[in-house]
Amino acid sequence: MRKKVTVVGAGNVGANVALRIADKELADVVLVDVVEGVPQGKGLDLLQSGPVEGYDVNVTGSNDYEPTAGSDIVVITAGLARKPGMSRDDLLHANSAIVKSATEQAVKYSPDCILILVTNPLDAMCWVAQQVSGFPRSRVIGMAGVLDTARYRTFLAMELGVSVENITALVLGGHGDTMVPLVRHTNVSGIPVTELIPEDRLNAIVDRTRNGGAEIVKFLKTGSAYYAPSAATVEMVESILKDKKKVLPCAALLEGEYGVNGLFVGVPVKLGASGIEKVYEVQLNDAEKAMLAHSTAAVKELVDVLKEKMGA
Ligand code: TXD
Repeated sequence: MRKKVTVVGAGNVGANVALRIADKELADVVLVDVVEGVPQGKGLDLLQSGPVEGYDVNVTGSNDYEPTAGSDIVVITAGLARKPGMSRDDLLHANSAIVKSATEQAVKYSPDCILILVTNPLDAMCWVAQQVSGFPRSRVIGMAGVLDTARYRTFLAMELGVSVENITALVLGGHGDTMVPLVRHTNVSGIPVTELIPEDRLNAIVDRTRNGGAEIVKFLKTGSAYYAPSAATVEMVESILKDKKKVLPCAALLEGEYGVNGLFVGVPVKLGASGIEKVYEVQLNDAEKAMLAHSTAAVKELVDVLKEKMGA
């Protein structure tokens, strides 16, 4: 039987996640959105690409969750973008309400699914989904690190004029400008990148990576990136559905690793059929530890705002 993936939010990221899953013939896809007609229309349009592209998966759209029943994976991209006059906390509350209701509905119909969160603020939304679902940490995973690392690898490959495939790198921490690209753990086919790129250029690349999302928003003006984010999400989906056991940087619920308990932070994990099958604890030096602590504090700040609201 074919695998089944639900994508909640049929916007820019969601529709492209559906497209990439279909293109790779990974699973049947159900798109869910609150806007009437949009998931149905995009679903049918994607289905009709099948004869040309040569895929036989089914793609459908819906405004409710019944057709999502029995999904192996539910990807949540539903959310609002920040509008003028909206504070960061306003967005936090608006998107946490959306993620809460999406998670409740999705797990009602797919109690054994693996949840992949995409909605921002990412690490806080993972926390909401985990609280609402009560799932073990193996089944609630946030997408951010694969994207951040892809941006970092792109810039390094551009700098060196080499294949992006030869760059191996790791970005830790929360998704945002406090992320921690680990220069010491970055290499080009085994050659430490610090031997190939001078420190000032490396620092500039790390900075550009930290602002990678904002750089694209500045160009697009009316939205944020979606091609690379959807590619990153589908790399995670594929590793799970094919039980590839790729080691990828993802937001995971830490249970003592890196000295953190009860927060989602980007760390390297093994992704296989059961979801997160292992969390890797990388040895960090003092400077890296300080950057990660700073990043974790930023995630904690948002989660504390949510906890306060829930307690009120
Ligand atoms: O690295 C990452 N994690 C990210 C995160 C990379 C890129 C985008 N990132 C975040 O994903 C972004 O900040 C947003 O929070 C989400 C979705 O981004 P996208 O670019 O796809 O936004 P769109 O195009 O506005 O799509 C959002 C859709 C839109 O169709 C809404 O109608 C729908 O979400 N929506 C809902 N769907 C279902 N259920 C509810 N309640 C709902 N509310 C809105």
